[in-house]
Amino acid sequence: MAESVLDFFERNVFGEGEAKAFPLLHRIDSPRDVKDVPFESLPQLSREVRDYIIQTLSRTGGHLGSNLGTVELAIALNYVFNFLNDRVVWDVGHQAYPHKILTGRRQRFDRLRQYGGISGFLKIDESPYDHFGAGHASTSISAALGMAVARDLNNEDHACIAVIGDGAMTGGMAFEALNQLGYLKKRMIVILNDNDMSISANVGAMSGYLNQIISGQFYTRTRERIEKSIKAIPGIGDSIAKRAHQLEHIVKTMLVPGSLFQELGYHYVGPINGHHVDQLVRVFEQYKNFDGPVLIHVRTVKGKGLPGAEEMSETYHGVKVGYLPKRDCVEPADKPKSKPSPPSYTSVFSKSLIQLAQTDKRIIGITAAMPTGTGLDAFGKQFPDRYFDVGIAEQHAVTFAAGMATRGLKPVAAIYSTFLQRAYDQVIHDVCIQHLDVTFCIDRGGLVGADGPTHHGVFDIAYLRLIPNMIVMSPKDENELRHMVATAIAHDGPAAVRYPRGSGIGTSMDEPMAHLPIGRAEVVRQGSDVLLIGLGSMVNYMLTAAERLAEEGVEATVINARFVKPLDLATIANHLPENGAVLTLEDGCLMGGFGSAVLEELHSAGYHDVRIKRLGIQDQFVTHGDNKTLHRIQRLDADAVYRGVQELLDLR
Ligand SMILES: Cc1ncc(C[n+]2csc(CCOP(=O)(O)OP(=O)(O)O)c2C)c(N)n1
Repeated sequence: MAESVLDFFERNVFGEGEAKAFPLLHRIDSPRDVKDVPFESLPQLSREVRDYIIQTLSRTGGHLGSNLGTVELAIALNYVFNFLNDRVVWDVGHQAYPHKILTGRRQRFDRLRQYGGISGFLKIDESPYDHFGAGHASTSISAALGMAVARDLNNEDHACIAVIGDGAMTGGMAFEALNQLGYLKKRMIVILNDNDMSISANVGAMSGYLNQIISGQFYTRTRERIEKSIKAIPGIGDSIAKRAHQLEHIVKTMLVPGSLFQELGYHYVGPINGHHVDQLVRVFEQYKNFDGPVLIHVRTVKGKGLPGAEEMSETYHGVKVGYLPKRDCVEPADKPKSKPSPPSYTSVFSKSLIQLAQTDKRIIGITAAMPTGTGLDAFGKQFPDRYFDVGIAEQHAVTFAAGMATRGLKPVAAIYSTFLQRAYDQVIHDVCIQHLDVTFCIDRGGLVGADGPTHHGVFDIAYLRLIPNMIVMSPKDENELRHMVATAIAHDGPAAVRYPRGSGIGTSMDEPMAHLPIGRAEVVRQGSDVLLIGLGSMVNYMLTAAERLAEEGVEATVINARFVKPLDLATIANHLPENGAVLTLEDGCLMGGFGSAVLEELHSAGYHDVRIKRLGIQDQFVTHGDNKTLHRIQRLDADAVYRGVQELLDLR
């Protein structure tokens, strides 16, 4: 009988079998060991690293496709450079698993993204080989350039390298940094890891340009265009064109691949095959000490080496535990027989928007490189002319939406909470000051689990509620999300709907979608001993806690705030218990957040006798791990509410 995946791993990957299954890799405990691998054995090491990732991720989940594409790159970099001295910045850091495995973290790799285990991204405090942490895209060239400038000012001597994907290259910051590096002409290497994919297919003119370089079309097309123009010159065009072979030489030198980068001041190298480790090593050796900016254009394949993953790279960008497909020796993990889960907030948002857009042609869907993550892909299929994927360009997405709003359209920018941080000035300066009708559908509000601090959406409530003209709301369940999407779009001005990652609670859906009264809360339970005010899905924890408290004779009123701004002070004030005990709960930062809003507004209105306990995210960056554990640690669950009330009422 074939053994299970987990048994297979225990035996072959993490147990005694490791030495046999990974004869080169199991000896690598630091980059020094990489340098000891014979040059001709580097392809074998690449196979082992790739296999190690494929098998480990079946237990941990994580960014699979991107990491299968960077195996040779990480090996060649660690083979040629000395990263105790040289500096490397991996953009986003989601593709740096091979780098982690080679830099002393192989033994801990099976705890990837788990609570207490290693991070799925690079972290400056996790290893001396992680020179710059990230999680958001397009920062690598700026950071590496900062390091290069520091090196020169400090009279040091080392390489500075940025590894950036073609997806991350669509971000404005990447261009800002390229611009400055081309001007400063610092000794620095930019490695463009070009796999023609972001999470979804890459978009934009730069992506088209890179493709032309790779296929040689840039040169051919431009030559054809020049030839056509010459022929069109009246009288002499044909005879000049006949002598075109002389011209061809001139044109060719002008149009070598990468001429755009050359014009910007870079020495362009490539495109080179990023899966030929020997070739990468030779190129890195050659340009290691090059005195000026070099752009090495490396062509890689997302999902390289895993059947199915290369063809379906979007599906395999990130995988869940147990993804591993059937193999000869490995049976797929037994799938737990679970009840079908309720629809995700993302899919409910997606369907609601499509429904609304069917009758309102002014509605436009905008995503910043996250069509599947935000659910806007379905909208794009239905309304291709009213759908825009702008690339990893949140700032542009917001101002682009603002421009549309000035002309009577109703743009909906669907952006994860954490990524909207990028566009904060645009939200204030381009949308809110001008009171423009842009709707923000903010997915992944709250803690997001395994991706950790760079991805938790915990600042949005605080950073949005202080902006004049902005309306901020959060639904207690997926049904209310539908009404809020409709309400925000109907509202003539800036409005944000913020909802969490994952499934709803399985509630029934009202039809049609209603327009909620702006700034009105909902009282979901009546009691006289304590007032619980929750925001968004946190209200459900409050209801559970209220049931438990009732069993002990404590009756709670529970208010679903719905709106952070405008806050329904009247409803809150009307339900204050005589003892003044109020508890708020939010899955966002406490400082300046929802509880603060309640506290401030009650105080300003003269309610100075209330005793408020606020539960939410403390003044710290929350680590990665499963959301249940993180919620428990941050005191964001029913148990925390129950205990909070006991503390508040001195019942303990
Ligand atoms: C500011 C920001 N927006 C969105 C994302 C989500 N995201 C993570 S990886 C990725 C695609 C990156 O593509 P690329 O740089 O080409 O790397 P690849 O995964 O293809 O190797 C996106 C959009 C992000 N990390 N940061």
